[in-house]
Amino acid sequence: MNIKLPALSLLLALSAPVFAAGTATIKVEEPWARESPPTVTNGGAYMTLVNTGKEADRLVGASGDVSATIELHTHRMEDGMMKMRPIKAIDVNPGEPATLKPGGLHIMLIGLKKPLVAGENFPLRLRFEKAGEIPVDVKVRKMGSEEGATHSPHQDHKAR
Ligand SMILES: [Cu+2]
Repeated sequence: MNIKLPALSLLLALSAPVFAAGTATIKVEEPWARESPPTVTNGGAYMTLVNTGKEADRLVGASGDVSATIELHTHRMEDGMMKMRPIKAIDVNPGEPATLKPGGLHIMLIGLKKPLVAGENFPLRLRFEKAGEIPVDVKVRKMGSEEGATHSPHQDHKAR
């Protein structure tokens, strides 16, 4: 007992600031994914990331049980074709919301463990460089309910 108590309070002292400091400065708006046909084993998760703090932050990864692998992707024009490419991080600067959407930045779900069904939700944990881990509930939407056919010629990042 005498030994355990100080050890426990030290642990709490170490872990508490991590939770207190981070989560308030990043707001995750409308996380969603498109329903997946049974034969499709990959999916994408989309959302808007808003930095309500004063410091720049970055989304550096995501994890969850929905698929075997989860990566951050962007679309780039290469040889006249739009191709998906893994990226290390997505910048989320104050006053510059990062929009993840079809045809642009997205969280790639590779090797879905089961089809994504419209109306259902699944949890994802987003990992930010400064804000730490933020859990989100991703809503699965019907195919075509979103601007799925929109082809955006814009670059992913605005010039600063
Ligand atoms: Cu992708």
